[in-house]
Order: sequence, then structure tokens, then C-alpha cells
Amino acid sequence: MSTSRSRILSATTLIAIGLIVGRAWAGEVKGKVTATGMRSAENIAVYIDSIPGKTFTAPTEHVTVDQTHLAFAPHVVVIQQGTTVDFRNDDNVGHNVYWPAIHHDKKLAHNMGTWPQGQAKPFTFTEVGDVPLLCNVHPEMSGMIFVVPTPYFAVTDKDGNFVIKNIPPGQYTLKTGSENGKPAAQAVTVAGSTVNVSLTVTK
Ligand SMILES: [Cu+2]
Repeated sequence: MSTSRSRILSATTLIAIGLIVGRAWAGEVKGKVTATGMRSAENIAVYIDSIPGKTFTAPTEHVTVDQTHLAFAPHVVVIQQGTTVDFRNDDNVGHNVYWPAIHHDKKLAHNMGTWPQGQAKPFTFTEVGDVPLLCNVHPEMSGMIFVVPTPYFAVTDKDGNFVIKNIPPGQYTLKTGSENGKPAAQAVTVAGSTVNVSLTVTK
């Protein structure tokens, strides 16, 4: 066997092993968001933007957004496009859930109505974008859902740290979404290990 032929064969074998092992080659994006002109870097959505030629099946598992102690909990949620959110009322007062737009598109405004304590109402988010949650009974209540096109996302902790795991190798665009800051974007290459990134979000 010639050297070049054996090289091609071993390369093919490596690719085959990679395909079989799959996740073993997956990497993670780890980083920190610095917030400029904002109160904190907490609760910022960080996600991999849509990948050309790739579609993802919507998850069957529901995500819960609770209304408890007169607040939306969690305050910020990131979900993959197509996810169903169960809006739950855990207070002994009537709440309401509505959003005036999705990604500034007022045609996508929706009012879920009001329901009693201990009950939940589902909604499936098929449109990508930010969904500002409000309650028309309590004007001080607010929350945010970021609907993103891939299953690769995270929310920053109180210090702005985040980690997105199990990302297949490739070149992607990392994006942010936040309640008060402008969206930030950055190119990122994942190659089967940890990629460290730092992002700045400006008000
Ligand atoms: Cu309320």
C-alpha cells in the first residue's frame, strides 16, 4: 500500500470514528459578558445563531415560566425555536400574561389571559426573537423570553459567566440578547474542546 493511500485510509477511519463517537468531538463555548452602562451582566442570553443548511427538531420537553411572589420566575428564559412554554400561576391572586410584540413585530403580540393559582397555560413559540413578558394586573411585573434558532444557548450568571456545551465542531456566530443592552455578535470556531470568549454588551 502506498503511503498516500494509507494516509487517505487513516483519515477516512478517523472521520468514521468521529461520526460514530459524535459527541466526543463536541466542544463548548465558555466565556464572560461584560456589561457597559448597565446595572449588571446577569441574565444575558448567549446563543449560537442559525447555522446555514442545518435545522433542529423542536424539543418536546416544555419549559415553565412561573408567576410567583408577584414576579416572573425565571426572570429571563432562553428557549429553542418551537419550544412550548407552560405559563404557571403560583400566587393566590389573578395574574395575566401578555407580550406586546415578538422582536418588535406588533403583529405577533398575544394576550394569554388570566387563570387561577395552581394552573398553567401552554404557548408554543415558533418565531425567533425577544418576547417581553408583561402582566396587565401588575405593571411592575416583567420578564423576557429569548427564542433562538439553535439548541446551543445559555444565560449569564450574576458575574456575566456562561457556558454552552455539546456544540459540534464548526464556525458559528455567537450572539447575545438582553433586556436593556444592544445585541452583540462574534465569530467563534469550535473544534472539540473549550473555546474561551469575552463579549461586551453596551446599553
Ligand atoms: Cu401579575
